[in-house]
Amino acid sequence: MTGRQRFLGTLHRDPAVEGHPVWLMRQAGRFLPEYRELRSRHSFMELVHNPALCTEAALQPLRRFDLDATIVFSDILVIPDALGMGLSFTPGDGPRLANPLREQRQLERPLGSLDYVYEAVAQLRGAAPGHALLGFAGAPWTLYCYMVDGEGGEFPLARQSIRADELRARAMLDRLADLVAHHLLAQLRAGADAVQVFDTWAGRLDADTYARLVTPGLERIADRLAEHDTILFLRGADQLSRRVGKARFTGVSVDAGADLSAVRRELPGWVTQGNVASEVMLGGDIEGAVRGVFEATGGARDHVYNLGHGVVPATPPESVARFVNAVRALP
Ligand code: 1CP
Repeated sequence: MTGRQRFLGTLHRDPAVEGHPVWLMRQAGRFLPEYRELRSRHSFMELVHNPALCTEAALQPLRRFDLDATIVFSDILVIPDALGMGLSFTPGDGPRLANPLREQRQLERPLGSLDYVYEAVAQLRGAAPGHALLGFAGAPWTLYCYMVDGEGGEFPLARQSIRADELRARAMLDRLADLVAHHLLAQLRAGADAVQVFDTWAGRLDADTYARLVTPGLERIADRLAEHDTILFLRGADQLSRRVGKARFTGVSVDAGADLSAVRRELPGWVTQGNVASEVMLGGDIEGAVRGVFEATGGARDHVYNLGHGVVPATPPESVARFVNAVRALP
């Protein structure tokens, strides 16, 4: 059975699946010496705009580890960039948008081409035929955070503006939902098997505000993609899972702070993913953490093993090998 069959079979609850699927968010990136070598020759944006280099970055972890899935090498901020917000990455300082979101009409501009992402998906499809291929996008709220504040952090402007004028915020989040759905559908057409929507900053809003202003956009995305496999990464899922229950995603990916068995009770019918703390990979009990997820799910066959957030740059590659081996050793 290929990794692709194991991963997709799990999303579909196919009883013929052997073992448990495993991949890691940010499995391509700075924890790998070969990625750092690539980055010594190219800026991050050069990589993202070059499909051959994207393919190389995505293949690097597949050469080292027995992973079941691969995710296209790109970034959630390609959508603001295509809207003319002027994305740059300053070394050590993270992303920055030169023209942050101030007026709704900035979201009505014709979108610049994202064909370089779709070409990267198509190339990776050809290069990794045995792996499940994930496309992705930022969720409307997480995109709104970066777009309004223009950089990462506590997002004070985004949080203030969503409360100052709820109608206007809803309209902008709905428009972002349409752009996200469009970008995800194009990745699926280019060869992605499934897509993941990253709501990394979901936990920055209280649950009521989230349910009132953000969940409708998520429902809109899930409806547009109803025929496809979709995973919602919800950071802060412990308080939020019951607020997204009506959005018809295939699965939910939860952070390490979430009570996995509670989330599974609150979202019946959803496949789950994640929940292992990224910090465990820095010298912690990796095998015990994997075993803990197995026990929290009651050994369920509808869970995808992953971290609660991305692999951090200080992770020794050997830890990823141990994580994957621990999943392979599960009954
Ligand atoms: O310096 C470098 O080499 C760039 C580091 C880097 C990488 C490897 C960035 C900048 N983005 C990426 C690739 C990336 N980003 C992927 C594909 C690689 C993989 O997963 O294997 C994905 C899925 C993302 C998604 C992404 N970008 C998210 C959502 C997931 C998450 O980690 O929470 C977010 C919030 C971003 C924004 C972003 N891009 C890069 C950084 C450092 C950040 C976070 C900035 C911040 O903390 O606010």
